[in-house]
Amino acid sequence: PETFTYTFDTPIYKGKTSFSTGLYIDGKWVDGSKKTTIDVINPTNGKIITKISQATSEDVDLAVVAAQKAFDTVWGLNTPGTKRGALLNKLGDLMQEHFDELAALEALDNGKTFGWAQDVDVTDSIATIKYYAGWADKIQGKTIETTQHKLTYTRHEPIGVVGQIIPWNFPLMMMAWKLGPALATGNCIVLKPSEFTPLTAIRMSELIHQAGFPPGVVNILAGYGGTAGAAIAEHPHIDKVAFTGSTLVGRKIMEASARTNLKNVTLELGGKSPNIIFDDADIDQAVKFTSHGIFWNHGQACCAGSRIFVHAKVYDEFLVKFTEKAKSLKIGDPFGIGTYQGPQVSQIQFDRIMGYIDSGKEQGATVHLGGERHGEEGYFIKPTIFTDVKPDMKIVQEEIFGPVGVVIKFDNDEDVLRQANDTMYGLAAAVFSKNIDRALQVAHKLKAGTAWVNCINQLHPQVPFGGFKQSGIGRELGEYALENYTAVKAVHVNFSLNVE
Ligand code: TXE
Repeated sequence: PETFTYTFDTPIYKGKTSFSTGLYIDGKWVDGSKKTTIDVINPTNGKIITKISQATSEDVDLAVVAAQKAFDTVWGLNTPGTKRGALLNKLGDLMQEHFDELAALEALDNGKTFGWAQDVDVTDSIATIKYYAGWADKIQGKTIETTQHKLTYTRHEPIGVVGQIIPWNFPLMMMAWKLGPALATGNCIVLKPSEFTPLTAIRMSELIHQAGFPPGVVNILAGYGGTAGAAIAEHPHIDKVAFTGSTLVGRKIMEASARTNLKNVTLELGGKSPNIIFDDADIDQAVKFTSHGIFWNHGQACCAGSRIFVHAKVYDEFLVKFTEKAKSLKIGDPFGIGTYQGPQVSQIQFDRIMGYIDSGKEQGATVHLGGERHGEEGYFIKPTIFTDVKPDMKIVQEEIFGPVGVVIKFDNDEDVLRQANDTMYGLAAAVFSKNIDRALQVAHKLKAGTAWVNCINQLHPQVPFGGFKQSGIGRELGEYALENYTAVKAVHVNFSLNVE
């Protein structure tokens, strides 16, 4: 495979990166079996950064064979947890050594700012890998009392070969969330990054290799969803698939599992998260987090607080301050000084978001701020605020996945709760109120996997994250994620002739 070399010469980062653009299968970098490639596009200008190898279903087959062999010989039950933990810790150390390089690659490929990539993506990814390193030697079953003639216990065994399909909004972080618990528990992996943002995953294949994971334990194959992704979802020898992406594709993954080998499926899908600001909220605090909730990562966050409900008594004050805040966010080059918002990830996403903005206008909502592209080239969209919206408008019901929030006035606690829960999604929700009784009562009644009180977008490796309703199945992060990657075996040992 070709080597990709790139020199960053920006006001805030100078450095060089160089790595193979191949597929990482069985500890080697190889071309795709059809020798085809994927163009990696720079979202700030639409130009090609590099070409990388493209995996097809034949490559997925090769990776599954390598993973199965590794599982049966050098990984799985053959490697003690302490060794797995040490390797994960080593990987975390190597990521720390290449901290700025990984952040710069993420910013180049995805369009997020270098600063955010440092502070969130790379920092959280390292923390997650190290957190699961700590779990690797603490995977334990139970001894269960049955009768005095028997010893009965459970073992939490690794599942085997797991497929992991990840999206483009937090490429490195989604990879860390998937690799950490799967490796800590002893599984082998076939991972497909998004075709839009494969660079950090490919660079990580080198760090994984350098850390000393045996060949075949982790295989990384960039490829398109409809081919390589579908091949993972349908593979008869993949025992589990973990997916983060759209609800539409999540359904396809479940269908593929049902049609083939009933592989275990966990899904982390979309959201249309409510953010409720009561009249007794600290308005400055609410404005700060509301802005972060919808505009951070250019709105490309599954938990984005995109439906902003504001109590009538504070609506005017909130809207003035929120608008000022949104206007102050600097849009531009991800490597520019003080940039808050870079481009959307791709032309497709840019077009989707502009389509939603048009539909909001057509259905009679008011564009209070933004509503148009920024600049002449690249996929930049101005922070956008809609007011005068109706519950059945597309911009109120559907995930836009861009810097577009709808602000809705309310004056009744019961009714706002009903509206907040009036969605097929249930990923996250936020409540702002200085009355702790009111805030917690509402937080407990919100149908969402995460409820934030007087904050937004708080994520920690130790704390589970995942969706109610059509936002997903299963939980990532924390101790909970270990369950996704272990199969519980009950062992009954008999001491007597008199088995009941
Ligand atoms: O996602 P896809 P897209 C939402 C968000 C966004 C919309 C579309 O609303 O606007 O989805 O984004 C792989 N079998 N989210 O189309 O296609 C694909 O290659 C197996 C929310 O880019 O779901 C990529 O690796 N895999 C979200 C991954 O699925 C398939 C993050 C996600 O891409 C496949 C991203 C198939 N048939 C988008 N088709 C979140 N939850 O954070 C595609 N893929």
